[in-house]
Amino acid sequence: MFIKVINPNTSQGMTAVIEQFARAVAGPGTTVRAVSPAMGPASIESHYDEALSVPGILAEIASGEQEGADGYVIACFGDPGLDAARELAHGPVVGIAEAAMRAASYLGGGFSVVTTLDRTRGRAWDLADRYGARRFCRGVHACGIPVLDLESDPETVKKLTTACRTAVEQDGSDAVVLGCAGMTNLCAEISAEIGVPVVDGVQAATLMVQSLVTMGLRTGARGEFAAPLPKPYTGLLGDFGTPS
Ligand code: 2AL
Repeated sequence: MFIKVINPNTSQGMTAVIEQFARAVAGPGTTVRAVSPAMGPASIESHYDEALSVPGILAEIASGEQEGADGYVIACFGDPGLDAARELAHGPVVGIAEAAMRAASYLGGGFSVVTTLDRTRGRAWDLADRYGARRFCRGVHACGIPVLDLESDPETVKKLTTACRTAVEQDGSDAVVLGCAGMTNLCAEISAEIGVPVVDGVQAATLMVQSLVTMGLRTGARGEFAAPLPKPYTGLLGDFGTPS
């Protein structure tokens, strides 16, 4: 089985870490490759960044179909382009917010999300609604670290651990969901430190794709998620259409 993990931002260092942690949980018969799109934002922490990350993601899905990918992970916590990716891919596509929120719902009565910047909290709430996880999501907190500083800020572990501990105490929650793919390498350490389960969406989504593929399950393509209708696209998006 071949799972293509798409880090929608163009930070290659983050993509390498994501690949390492996705591979660490994949089964022996599973090949995992993580990529960043050739075009897109360096990091995704606004609706603007998220919208402009989608063409690059869809280009990676299209090339993944040529490469024989059996399924895909969208490794950004806003789950950008998820529905569109499902229309293009023959196999399952899972977003890390979706996988992490669903996994956390198994772990107790409620979870807290800890994301990067305050401005990304709204999107996390929207996704909790969308995935039917609002009933479990007791709070969405920000650690105040921009995405690209997660790797370089020497205080990252300390700040993120403090934010996770505060979130659990304030919300009375049983688990924490990490709100950025760039936090995947810190999950085990934070969980050990605060003593509650901490869910990393990169690993949760990788295993969910592996499970769905193993069960022979894929996106239903009869209606809403059928392949997009052929039509021309113009300008910078010319390559995304079908010439008439
Ligand atoms: C993210 C993420 O997972 N990748 C990225 O570039 N931004 N999420 C976030 N909450 O900032």
